[in-house]
Amino acid sequence: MRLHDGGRAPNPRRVQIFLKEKGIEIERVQYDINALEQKSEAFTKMNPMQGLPVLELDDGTFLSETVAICRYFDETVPEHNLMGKNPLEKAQIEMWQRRVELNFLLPVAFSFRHLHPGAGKIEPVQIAEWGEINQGRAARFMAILDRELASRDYIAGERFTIADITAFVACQFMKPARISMDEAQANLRAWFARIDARPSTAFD
Ligand SMILES: N[C@@H](CCC(=O)N[C@@H](CS)C(=O)NCC(=O)O)C(=O)O
Repeated sequence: MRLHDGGRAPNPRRVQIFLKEKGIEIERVQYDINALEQKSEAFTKMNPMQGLPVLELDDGTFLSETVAICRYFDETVPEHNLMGKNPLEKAQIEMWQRRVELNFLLPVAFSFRHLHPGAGKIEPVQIAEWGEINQGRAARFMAILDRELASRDYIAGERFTIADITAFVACQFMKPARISMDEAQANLRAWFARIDARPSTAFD
């Protein structure tokens, strides 16, 4: 089994943190996204969507989509569960994971891709207005998260889950996307510091 990995890019980072939390070490093959290695014919055979990460299983099966890869590991290695242990908890974690991904990580990614000059290679048609709209969407979601985190330490409940990983990676990706966290969002800031202190979130 090996992970086709993409360095510090957000989705590869999500799987890297997930694996560290679960104590799983696997072979990794690095790709240079800026050199467009994910667009090659060989890569496209593994993932027609031309995105990283991709998990290659020993029987030659390729799994892409970050959450699908995480699901595979959470089901095959039950220790250090990050996606829920019973139907209700699984649904609650998925609810928050999807909220964070759709309303926070994606807007941060669109802001970066449409506003940062360095993103021109992967986003050849950059539309600044769309980037600015997404900066606003990310800011609105952070206000919601700040209110939610007034009553609990983690996004999906009382323990660390995949929803925290997705939100943490989105926060770290805000700098190149030219988005900042509001000084007044004390709950969100305390949550960020809590996740930042976990060994799994340190860069390799
Ligand atoms: N929905 C996919 C997104 C994968 C994706 O877009 N990955 C980015 C890196 S964060 C990528 O490979 N981008 C290359 C490109 O846009 O050409 C997932 O959840 O894994």
